[in-house]
Amino acid sequence: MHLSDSNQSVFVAGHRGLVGSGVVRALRAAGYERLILRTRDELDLTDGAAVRAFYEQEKPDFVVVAAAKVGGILANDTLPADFLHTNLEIQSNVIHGAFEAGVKRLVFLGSTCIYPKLAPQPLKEEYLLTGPLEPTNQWYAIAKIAGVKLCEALRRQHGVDFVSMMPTNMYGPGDNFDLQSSHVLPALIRKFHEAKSSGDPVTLWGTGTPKREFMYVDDLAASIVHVLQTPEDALFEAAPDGLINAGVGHDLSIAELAETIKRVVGADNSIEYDTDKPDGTPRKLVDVTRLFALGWRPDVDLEEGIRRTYDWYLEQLG
Ligand code: GFB
Repeated sequence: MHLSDSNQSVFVAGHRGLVGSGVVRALRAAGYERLILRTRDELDLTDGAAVRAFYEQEKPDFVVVAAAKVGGILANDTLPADFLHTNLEIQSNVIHGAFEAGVKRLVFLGSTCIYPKLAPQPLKEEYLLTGPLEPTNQWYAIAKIAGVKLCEALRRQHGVDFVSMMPTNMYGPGDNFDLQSSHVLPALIRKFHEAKSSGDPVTLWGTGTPKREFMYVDDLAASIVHVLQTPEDALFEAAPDGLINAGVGHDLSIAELAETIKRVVGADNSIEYDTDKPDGTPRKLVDVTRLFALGWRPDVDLEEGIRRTYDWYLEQLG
């Protein structure tokens, strides 16, 4: 069943994170006020008994699983057990609990890193599990694949309306700017901003040649709400296996991204490459045919999105 009535309730798991906070903004903007939100202190999603008790009490109509342990290439590569274990725990509690509670539709957020490292581009949903994963994020990817498959298994065995969306690399206000654990886009905003005053060269990780697709958080959030609102027939006609990529349809190299960020930040520094750091997967542009077939289109182009994210970063600095 799809989200249609503002009296229906939606549990956004992970509502304080980058994506979850965007989903809350998008739901409120669309007139949905019955949002069920829990901070980590109020509900530990790795605690199965607590999650079950929460579902028994709240009985949400819809669920968005935006809660996850996430990070950039280095965090993924250096904390493999945390990325695998924490994500398996969170998603099995939240997804299975939703099934037991009779949730009408659940949207689980996977990631494009679940596709094989060398899959043809653009990545179609059907390429899942057709080849080896990128080693730096295989732990996170395995957890996310398990979540996608749990939704598929529940749908197959019990006929529930649980689907998965695979967002490409996303960014926006509220992002993590810690240089060790962040993704590339916020890291480069910070590096260029700090280099503006020092005049030092900016050091990028890897070779600058990998290509990435970037989606502004409010665009991703709008696409998630769009999927929640899509009637069942249309949803499963576009995505018979319940998998839907979320992206903007084009990508650029890390070197090109750096030039764009440098321009937005107004920096003039030279760029160096630390090739001891990993490049990760060479490219992961998603095929957005399914999402676009549902009538959704992105709204915020990369330069505008970077500008908004930089403005937010400056506000945080005070
Ligand atoms: O965004 P990022 O950390 O994640 O890195 P992935 C993307 C590319 O940017 C890599 C390069 O080729 C990095 O080497 N890069 C250059 C930098 N300079 C920097 C920098 O200062 N910081 C960072 N972080 N990267 C993650 C996965 O992969 O993406 C996750 O590990 C998840 O599982 C997430 O899928 C969306 O795109 O390589």
